[in-house]
Amino acid sequence: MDAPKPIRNPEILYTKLFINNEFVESANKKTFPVINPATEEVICHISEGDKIIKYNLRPKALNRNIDKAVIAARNAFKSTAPWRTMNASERGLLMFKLCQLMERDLIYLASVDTLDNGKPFTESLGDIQECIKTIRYYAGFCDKIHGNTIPCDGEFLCITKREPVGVVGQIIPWNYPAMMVGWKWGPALAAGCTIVMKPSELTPISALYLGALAKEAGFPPGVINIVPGFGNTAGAAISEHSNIDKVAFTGSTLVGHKIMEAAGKTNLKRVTFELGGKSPVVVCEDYDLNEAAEICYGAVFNNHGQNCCAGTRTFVHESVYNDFVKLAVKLAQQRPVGDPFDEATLQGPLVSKTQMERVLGYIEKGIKEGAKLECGGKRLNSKGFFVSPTVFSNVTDEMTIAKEEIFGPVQSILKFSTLDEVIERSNNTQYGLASGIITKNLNKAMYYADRVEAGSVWINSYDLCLPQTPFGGYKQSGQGRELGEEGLHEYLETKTITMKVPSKL
Ligand code: TXE
Repeated sequence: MDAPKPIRNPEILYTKLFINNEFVESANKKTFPVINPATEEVICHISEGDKIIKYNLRPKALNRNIDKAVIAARNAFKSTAPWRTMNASERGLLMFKLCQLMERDLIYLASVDTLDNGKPFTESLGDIQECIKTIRYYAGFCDKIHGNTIPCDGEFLCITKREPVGVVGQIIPWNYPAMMVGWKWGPALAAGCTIVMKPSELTPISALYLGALAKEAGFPPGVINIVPGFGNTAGAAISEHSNIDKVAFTGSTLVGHKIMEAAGKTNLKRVTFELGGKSPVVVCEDYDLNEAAEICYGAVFNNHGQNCCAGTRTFVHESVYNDFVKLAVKLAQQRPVGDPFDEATLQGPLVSKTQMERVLGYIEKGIKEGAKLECGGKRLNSKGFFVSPTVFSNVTDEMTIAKEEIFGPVQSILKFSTLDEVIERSNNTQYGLASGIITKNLNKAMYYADRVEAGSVWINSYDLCLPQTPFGGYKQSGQGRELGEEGLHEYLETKTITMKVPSKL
């Protein structure tokens, strides 16, 4: 079968805030432009959920847009509201219906993700399919969320119920625009929560379209609300809001700190975070080197390196180091960079000028601090935010490129001698999201897996995030888990009901 063809100029149908199943203007009528990172042209203008200062009424900053969305979500969460009184299995049916509609509009959704994010269309297709799979996985859970009957002391019967946390704020980044919606909506809807989502200001288009599909699927008004806007205004308003019960955030560790602080200063809302990483991939000398180089290449360059799990510290055993570097350079040099709508392209532009400049800045630092630039390292084209696939060898642990998250197509190759040494060096970071080891020796693989401080360990593979398996970070890479049954539990409270009984058996 021929590969599906993208829509190069998809019509942008929804540009306003989605509140109570309606598209509405922002309270202050402000909009912001969304840029195509491949051409630097404006795609459309999106209504901005901004913070409004009303000096004469109250000296405090109000956020009418977020407030409006929170009120809608709160009303939809009332115990008498349709969302709360419908059968759990019906919630699941609505989610299945949403998935069907996403399948119907797969090409459109993938096209808009490519348009504002710059990722190759084939990758966007994969993202939408992942999003569908995740929502389907959670749809099946709706009527299987069980509590327990507990044999407690005394003449009592004790049962537990799992209840939705309530109104959840969900703040997502730009690197997987639609897929992040699936990761966030799936467990929240299955649990029975209502949602106020803020997509990234760089990539809000697919999320708004998904709002329209949710309405078409039949979700009651207020269950899903989407307020695009900037982080320090709309995002901050969500994290500070006292009528939001939980915030789920994916983004930088820096912003994770701010959200935690805002939650602490306001209503102690629950928080779950999926933050940055500096993930190690260890190549042992016993493995086929070509295959190992391919795995490491995918680990770092997929999604242009704009991936929280990116395997950005490639640790290679000293006995095969030089040969490995040659293979890595060859792969990077062959990587087709260009128009993300072109079928042959594996790497499009980075998402924004800021991101491109950040990545080029790291490359400069790498050179200055003494790493050997083997290939790439430059901006490509004068239009669009393209950066050539870059490989550094002779990288050492104290260099900035080995310590900080670059979030771009930059591979740093480091040398190691023993497994215990590489375990210590793998763990010598504030992050702990992902890791990998490539070896034929299962004992070695498990020795490493048991000792590495990371939420995911991939053996002879990399970056398999599946709807069924929990995902999240140790240390400053996160808080809580997404995906799998654990991801669902993050949206549930446990209620203990204890009843006096006349006698107990
Ligand atoms: O992230 P931000 P940026 C990392 C990566 C990247 C760096 C900066 O290293 O180079 O972060 O990217 C919202 N209160 N990751 O600046 O700012 C923002 O509007 C509440 C890792 O784009 O964290 C957007 O919706 N929200 C990562 C979201 O947070 C705020 C994915 C992410 O933006 C806010 C993206 C605030 N004060 C970047 N400030 C991953 N873990 O996958 C911003 N936001």
